[in-house]
Amino acid sequence: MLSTQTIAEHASRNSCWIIVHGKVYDVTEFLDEHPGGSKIILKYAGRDATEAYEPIHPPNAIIDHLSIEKHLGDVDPSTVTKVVKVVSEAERQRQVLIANRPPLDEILNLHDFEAVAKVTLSEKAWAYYSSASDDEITIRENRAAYQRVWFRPRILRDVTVVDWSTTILGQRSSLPVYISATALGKLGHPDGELNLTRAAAKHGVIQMIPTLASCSFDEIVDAAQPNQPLFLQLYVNRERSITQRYVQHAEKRGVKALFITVDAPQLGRREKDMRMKFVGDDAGAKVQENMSGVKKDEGVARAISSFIDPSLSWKDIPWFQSITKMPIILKGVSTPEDAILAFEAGVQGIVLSNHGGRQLDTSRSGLENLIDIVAVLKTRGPWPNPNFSVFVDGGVRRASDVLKALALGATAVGIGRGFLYAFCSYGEAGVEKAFQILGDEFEMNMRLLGARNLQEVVPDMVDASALQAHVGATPRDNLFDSTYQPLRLAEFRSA
Ligand code: PPY
Repeated sequence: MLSTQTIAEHASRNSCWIIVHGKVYDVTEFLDEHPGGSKIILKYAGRDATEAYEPIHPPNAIIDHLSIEKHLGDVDPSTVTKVVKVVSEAERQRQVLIANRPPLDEILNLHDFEAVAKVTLSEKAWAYYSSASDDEITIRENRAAYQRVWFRPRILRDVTVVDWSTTILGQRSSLPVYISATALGKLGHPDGELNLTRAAAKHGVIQMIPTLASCSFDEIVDAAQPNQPLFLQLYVNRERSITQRYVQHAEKRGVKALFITVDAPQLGRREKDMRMKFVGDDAGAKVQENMSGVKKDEGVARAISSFIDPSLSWKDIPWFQSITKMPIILKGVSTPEDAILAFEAGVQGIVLSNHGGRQLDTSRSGLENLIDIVAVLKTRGPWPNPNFSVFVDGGVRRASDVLKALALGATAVGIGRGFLYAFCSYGEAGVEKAFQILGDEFEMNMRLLGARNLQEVVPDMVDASALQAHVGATPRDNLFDSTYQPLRLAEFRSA
């Protein structure tokens, strides 16, 4: 066992030990390989890094990454002095706000969760989750696009019984909606992604597990009920053997579909997130500014993205098909050209997504792209095509949004942030409430639309003539506007 005094002697770039979950690790040689850069590790050199480590890494990441001789053993608990943590004023206020958050039964829609999350999340978490790239135009367009589509409801159809359940990639789902992948769930809630898994089990909704979840893949699968369908979102590693092991492990554990992210060869610049580098806890970044490995312009996301392979190409698709029998879906398609390439490559579907506005800013919305893409897919076979699914995500907050996408040809729709914000302030119960709200909205909207089931939600029920016009009035989105946070001015350092 190692005493904290001995560990504290290894607090430099030449010899750097850290404590995570009561175990001591020698990370000296790992410093420059750390996807998040060396600076953040050096900040905790010679001491306990668990608190900073936890939200960003699955529990076993350090164990898996460091060779066994770098695992130095346990900390001698008799040498650990209990430090009384000094809680900052901002954190204290935040705790008060969390304790006084509106009761769940006052939450009426998914925007409400977002408004509560905005004030109860740490600045860093809000910045990471809510940020989008550059001028954040696409993230706004994702909402605005839905408001350029108008309903053409049918009447007198006996809508006593309405059913909005469906099948997604062969799996039953109580909603025509799946939980899209969002990373780093523990930044927002101590149980992270498990909130989604548990709520999804109770409501028959499908969760897409993110590669960059805070909980490990196995923790999530272990938390699921037997036969609970799960999908997996994949960032492809530069080291393909790692990806192969991950995908094959997922298949063995019963994951039902593989969503390969194809719109992030490099991470977009999310400036709200990048600015977090300089505030709060990490203002400790003032330490040793010229240290190598310090990339000053990165936020949480960019810092951990270096493992993603930018060389990924169409040539890799047959390789994926050779290593798994899971259906493969390309997540992040925007054009008919690529939709056709995907179709011809023999994958089982595509997600029309701009990554929640976090990648190429001023990209069009998935909803708008749906029109051209469905038109071209119709020329290539039966429609809807049982062997080729077309999903849409981005900006979906209402069942009415989902119904518009389905009317225009989507198989189902992904919601990421909407469910993420639900668990940030209310845990698993928040996610359950979000499902229930959507269910209520489906019931009402389908009755008002004159559709008794999702097959009856047809193109004639929407007027999308304004969707592809980028000029013209869009109704003001007050709910969204009140949670949107304009980019802040760069902060001046104190003299
Ligand atoms: C995102 O933040 O948009 C992600 O998809 C997750 C992520 C997080 C960190 C690095 C790369 C991707």
